[in-house]
Amino acid sequence: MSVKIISQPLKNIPWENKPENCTAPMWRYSQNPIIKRNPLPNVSRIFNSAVIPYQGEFIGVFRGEQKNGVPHIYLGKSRDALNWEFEPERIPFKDENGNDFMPIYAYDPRLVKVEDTYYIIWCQDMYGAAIGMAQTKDFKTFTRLENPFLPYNRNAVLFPRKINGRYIMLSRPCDNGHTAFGDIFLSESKDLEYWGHHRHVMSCTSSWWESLKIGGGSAPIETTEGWLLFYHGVCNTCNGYVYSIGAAILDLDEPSKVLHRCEDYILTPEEWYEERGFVQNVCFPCATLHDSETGRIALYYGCADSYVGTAFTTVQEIYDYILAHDKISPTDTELGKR
Ligand code: BMA
Repeated sequence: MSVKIISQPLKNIPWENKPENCTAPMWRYSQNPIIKRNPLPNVSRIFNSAVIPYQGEFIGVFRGEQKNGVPHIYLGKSRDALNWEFEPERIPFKDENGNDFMPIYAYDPRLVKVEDTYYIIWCQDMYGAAIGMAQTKDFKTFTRLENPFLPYNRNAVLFPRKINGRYIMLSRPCDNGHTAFGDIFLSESKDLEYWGHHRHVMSCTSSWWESLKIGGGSAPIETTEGWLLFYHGVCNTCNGYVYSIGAAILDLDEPSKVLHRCEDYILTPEEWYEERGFVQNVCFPCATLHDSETGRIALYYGCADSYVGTAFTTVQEIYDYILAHDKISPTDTELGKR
């Protein structure tokens, strides 16, 4: 089956061809990690970050771990989406009246454009870990919106367009610690303020790499065969959690229904910058760039809570791989309403 990305073309997407000896469906950028340690005077590590095309170049929101250990979100700009320059100060979030309204901490930002507005979604404190959200049109003023969900929830991903007139957000309810459980759920909103119509999307499975918990990754990519979702899957070992990247295809009109789900991981910690760092063995997807003309996809993922990496695939290659390793359960395919 031939599959196509439904979105604007992106002629300047970063790209490297698949190495000849590579048998995996996704291959790492040869110059990874693209963001190294101590990227700013007061930031020791940037990881788990999201990028998007903007005015012919690229812009991104980056999780910067300050030297006091508190994470905040920093703005970055790039011509080629591989070499990044960062604003030295964290993003100055305001409330709707223009007053300063900074979260106590903020991490794992996602960046999604819906219609003419860019939305940043992240994890922050609301008397416990919860989801924070802001909007911008110009990347100069950033207005916080009401927090969409109650605590505890630290992993939310907005769809890049409304479905049946409603904004759609994936999230993963959790606890206030390192959360040894977790499924992906979906919520709808007409106005980005009141969220409801909650549906279960998918659970962890008996596949070892995603047996403990799963969580949304990059914003879903619209394709002719459904929404392509890269997500993270976690297993527990005697040396701690291991974060890998999985892939699934969700129904275009009812995305709480999983059409196809890859039993095998797409990417798992193997390189030094994924296996070794502040937290070992973490590949944490947060964004993609994609080109509808060539089908090329560049995935951005946090590496070992220390770096940002990029990996490449095409929509056809990943779709074929998902179908060749397709394993779905009734809790995947059902609407998820109980
Ligand atoms: C999760 C999140 C991520 C982090 C991962 C591994 O709970 O906090 O930000 O990358 O743990 O430490």
